[in-house]
Amino acid sequence: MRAFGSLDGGGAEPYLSAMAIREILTAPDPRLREKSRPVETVDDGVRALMDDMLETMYKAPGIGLAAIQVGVPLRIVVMDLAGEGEDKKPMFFVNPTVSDQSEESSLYEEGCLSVPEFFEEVERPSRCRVSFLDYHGRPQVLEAEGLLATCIQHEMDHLEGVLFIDRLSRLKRERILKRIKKEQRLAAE
Ligand code: GNR
Ligand code: NI
Repeated sequence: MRAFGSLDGGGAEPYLSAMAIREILTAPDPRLREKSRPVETVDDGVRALMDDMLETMYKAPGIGLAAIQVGVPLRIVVMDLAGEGEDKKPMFFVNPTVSDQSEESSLYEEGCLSVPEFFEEVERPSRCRVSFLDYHGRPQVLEAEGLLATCIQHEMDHLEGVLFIDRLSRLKRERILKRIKKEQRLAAE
């Protein structure tokens, strides 16, 4: 879905066909460990990347995606927390920063498209404030709680090269990585 486009039907075609589902990197790909750098200008190139990220996330399916998960080390996150059957509610975060994290924390069972098929409880601050640029490059501030707070903090970790498994015990993390590597060996045969 394009968030903007030509109004005449014929003219919209090339735009739609230009959208791309990108490959999602999976652990232990070293690119997932890179620290992403800030976006300088929210221009059409950045918006095209965000559109691709959104499509890639919907197809997966997932509720969030950081640019580094498609191999682009820029501080960009897309999210959509709408449930199945609900109207889509795409959110775009460029150069997000998190502040005022609550003392109170919550446990949430997290998954990650870059750590497919594993779900584990992670403890994070229950609430936080997120400052970012939106799809149009305009500054925004959001008070987040619940799943939104969990998801944005999970995505902020990606921008620093951190995966949710890094927040588990070493035993759990290594067990998951071992299973993923085994899965990848089998898939390569
Ligand atoms: O699709 C996703 N679900 C999810 C569930 C709980 C906490 C975080 C997430 S994000 C994840 C998609 C993803 O990997 N984003 O980086
Ligand atoms: Ni993730």
